[in-house]
Amino acid sequence: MSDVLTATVPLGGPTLPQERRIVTSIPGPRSQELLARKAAAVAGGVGHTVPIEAVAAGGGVVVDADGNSFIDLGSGIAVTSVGNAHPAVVAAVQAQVAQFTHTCFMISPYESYVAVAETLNHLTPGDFEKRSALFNSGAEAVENAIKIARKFTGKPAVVAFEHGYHGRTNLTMALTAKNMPYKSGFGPFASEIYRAPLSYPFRDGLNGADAAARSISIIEKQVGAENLAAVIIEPIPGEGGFIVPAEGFLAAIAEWCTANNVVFIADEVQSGFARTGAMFASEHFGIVPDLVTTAKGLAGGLPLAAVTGRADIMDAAHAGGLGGTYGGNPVACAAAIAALDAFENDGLIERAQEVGEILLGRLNALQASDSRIGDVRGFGAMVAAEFVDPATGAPDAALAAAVAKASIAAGVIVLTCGTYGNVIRFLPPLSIDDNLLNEGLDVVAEALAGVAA
Ligand code: PLZ
Repeated sequence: MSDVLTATVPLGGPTLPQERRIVTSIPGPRSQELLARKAAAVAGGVGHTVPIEAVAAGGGVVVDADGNSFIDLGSGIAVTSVGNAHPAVVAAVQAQVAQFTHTCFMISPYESYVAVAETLNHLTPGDFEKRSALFNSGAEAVENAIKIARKFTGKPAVVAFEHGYHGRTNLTMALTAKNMPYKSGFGPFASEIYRAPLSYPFRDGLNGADAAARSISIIEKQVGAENLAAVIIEPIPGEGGFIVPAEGFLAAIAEWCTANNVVFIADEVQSGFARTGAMFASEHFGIVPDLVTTAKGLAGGLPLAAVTGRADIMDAAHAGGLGGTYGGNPVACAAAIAALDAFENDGLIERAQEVGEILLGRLNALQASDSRIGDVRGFGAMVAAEFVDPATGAPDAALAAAVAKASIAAGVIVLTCGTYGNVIRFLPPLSIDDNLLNEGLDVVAEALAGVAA
C-alpha cells in the first residue's frame, strides 16, 4: 500500500481527502526510517509526540509518508487555526518569496510589517492608541514585553503564575512554572522573577475574589508594587492545563496592576486569534491588558510573533532598543495578512464557538459516564479534559498518556498538557469539519474505554 501512495506526495490544504485512514501500524515503515535518521542526526533534547513523518496537511487532517491520514486535534499546538496550507496563506507566501525574502525591517522597512502592526493594534482588546513590534517566536515576544515593561516603569521585578508557560529561552524559562521538561538542569535562571498562585477552581475551590486576594497579598508581601514592573499571565494557561480561572480573578489582578503602576501583560500566544471563540481570550474575562503577546495562530504556520499594547508603554523603549534580524520577516508578514483577514472575515470566531459546542457537549457527556474525567473546561476550540483517580481526585498522568497514545495509534492526533501531565487538550484547526471532529472524539472515547480502570 505504502509503495503505491508514496509514488506521489499529496498536496496539502483543504482539498486533501478529509478522512481518517490508517493503512500501516504507527509508525509505518517510511516513518520509522525517518525517525531512525532523526535519532542519529537531531539532538536528543528535541522530542516528538506523534511518531510519523508528516508529508501533507490541511482541513482537519495530517498525512504521513506511509499514506496514513490522521485527524488533527492539535493544530501543531494551536498554530494552524486557519487550517494548514490555507490557500490564501499559500498564495500570499508564494507571491512574497518571489518578490523579496528579506531586507531586515530595521534596515529597509516594508509595508506588510506595518500592515500587520495596524491590524494587531485594531484587533487586540482596548480602545486606545496602540503600537506593535514583531518577533519570531512566542518566547521572543514575551522577552520583549518584559523589556518594554521594565523600561516603561523603571522597575525590575516580574510576577508570573503557577502553571504558567512562557517559553524556553533563559528569561522565559524563569517565567515558566514547570520544571520537567522545560527547566531541569538548564539554570541558573534570570533574576527578579517571582511566582504567585493561580486560580484553579477544580483544585483550589476558591472563588475569583479570594484567589485574587491570595495572589495579591503574596505579591505585596514578597515583591512590593514599588519594585514590580509587570505581571504576566495567560488568561487560559495552555501548557499548564487549560485552567479557566474563577470569575473575577483576572479582573481583580488587572485592576490591582493599574492601581499600582504595574504593566499587566496577557500572554495570548496559545489562546489568541479566534481560538477560544473570541478574537482574544482576555475578552471572555472582560479584561483589557496593557500589553498582549501573540504568536502561534498569527501567521497560519509561519514563524511570527508580536507584542501589542498601549502606545505610551510600547514607545518607552529607545529607538534601536527593540528588534532582531528576522523579526517581522516579509514572508511571515504576508502569511499573517492572509491569516488575519481569514480571522476577521471568514467567520472563524463563530466557527470556534461551534467547535466548542461540539467539544464541550461530547466531553461533558463522556465525563458523565466515566468518573476518571474529573473536569472538562475551556472555550471554543481550546478545551481540555483532566484525568483523575475517581476515588481521590489525584491527577492520573498515566491515564492521560495512555489515552493519547491509543488515540494516536488509531489515527487521531491529541496532545497532553498540565502541570501534572494529566490533561488532554483539544485544539483542532478551525478548518476541521464536524464529521471529522466527531469521529476524532469517538476515537478518544474508545481509547479511554479501552484503558482498564
Ligand atoms: N507563551 C502561552 O503557549 C508556546 C510550547 C511547546 P514559542 N507553547 C508551546 C514546547 O514544548 O515548546 C508558548 C505558549 C505561551 C509562550 C510560548 C512560547 O512560544 O513560539 O514556542 O517560543
